[in-house]
Amino acid sequence: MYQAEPFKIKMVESIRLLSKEERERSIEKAGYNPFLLRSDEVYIDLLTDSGTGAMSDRQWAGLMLGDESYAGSRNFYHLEETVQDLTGYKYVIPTHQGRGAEQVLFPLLVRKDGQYVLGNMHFDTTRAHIELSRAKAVDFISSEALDTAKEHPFKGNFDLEAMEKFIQKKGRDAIAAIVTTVTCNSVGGQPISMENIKGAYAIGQKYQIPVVIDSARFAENAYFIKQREQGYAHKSISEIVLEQFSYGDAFTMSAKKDGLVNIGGVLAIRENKELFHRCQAMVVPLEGFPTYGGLAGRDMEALAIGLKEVVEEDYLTQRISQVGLLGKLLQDTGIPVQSPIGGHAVFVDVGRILPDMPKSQYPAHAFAVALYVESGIRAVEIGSLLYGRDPETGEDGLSDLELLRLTIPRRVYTDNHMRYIADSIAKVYAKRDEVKGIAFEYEPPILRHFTARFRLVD
Ligand code: P61
Repeated sequence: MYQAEPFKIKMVESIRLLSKEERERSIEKAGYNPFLLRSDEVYIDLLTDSGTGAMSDRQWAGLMLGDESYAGSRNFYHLEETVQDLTGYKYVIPTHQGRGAEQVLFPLLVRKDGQYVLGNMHFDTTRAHIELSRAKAVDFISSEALDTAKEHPFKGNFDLEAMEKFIQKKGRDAIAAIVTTVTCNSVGGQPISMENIKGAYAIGQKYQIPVVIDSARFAENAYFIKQREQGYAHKSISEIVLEQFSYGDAFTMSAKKDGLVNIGGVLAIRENKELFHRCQAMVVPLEGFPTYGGLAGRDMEALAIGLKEVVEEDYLTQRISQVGLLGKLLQDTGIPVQSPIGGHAVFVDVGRILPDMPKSQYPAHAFAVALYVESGIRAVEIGSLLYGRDPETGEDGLSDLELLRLTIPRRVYTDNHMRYIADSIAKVYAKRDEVKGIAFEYEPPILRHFTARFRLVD
């Protein structure tokens, strides 16, 4: 269903498209790495949906109600009550962003070195915090997710059978936690069904393994459940959200996505008071006093308001259909994308557009460079460059998929911007034989995609 924006715009921020010569100079200066461009050199920024959304007038008004007391800020109590009502979790700790919650929780869940943390597909910061806690992250994503052409309503689902077999093989003592990521970012913002979320929790209960919900995009996931899963069409988003969270023991949340704020996060524990006390003790040295956890009072107020706005169905209908519109425009031009279209981004399958380009020339990154030069649009590679080398053999080009993520900030761009993006991708697609591969000039040892520099190769 098509719906126009359920908001009107009362403040605008100018953006400017540089000339083609300027764009060529900018990307060369940035070492052919879009992460190293200055934002003023970018016309439409699709690098991430994290912290890039627009706040509402009510949220901006909330900033003025900030109570900046070190302890016991009234905004904390507003946030606490909002999170309790939304999720049914008793214990709420604010953090500066999602990874702030992860750095507190994971070391407390891992009881001994080498334990496993099982997930549908861990996001990279979650994986990093699991590994920093000396555990190993293992993914059990359903096989449908890796075939971008295959339509499936819930491509973010766990392969529950494979996960349970793994637990039986290794023994429950070898498992520290199960992480359910809603929606599943790494395979295209794909939703996970309520049945599957419930199934993962049942396995956790059966083997007494705690289940953590990585809930950055919890409202978008609930919207897809309402649209696609039998028995949910007549439920409100808030009811679905509450049920979703009931299948977890704790959650981490990057509030920079569905919290509709530019900075913020939450760590919450459903009812385990002992775990809560341990988290509360660790949040002090890592993030801050438990009633602010790295946020200003005004940030907590804006977040409390954002969490109420994000479950409004009009908001979600427009949000998901805007991303869907971009996906459809691309599909209509014959451009291969992860299908069906996910919640926060369209993932272009560049592996299928440039099948002859070696993976070691990072086709999706090469496409991103060509797209910037063509249009001033900044997108991000999710493929072999992001994946990194095998730490033991040094082998490169290892990702199953070479994707280009067009990530849509919330309430920022109009449908006309979507049309410009689709036209620009179509132009690069039409000239795909001219897209040049890339090679490293400088390759950082870890998280190389952020700061690497490249040259073009023929
Ligand atoms: C993103 F290039 N995501 O998608 P924090 N869980 C999940 C996330 O998607 C997520 C976090 C936890 C980002 C930002 C980002 O290498 C990168 O609030 C499902 O960012 O700490 C973040 O939440 C972490 C982009 C993060 C990156 C790391 O764009």
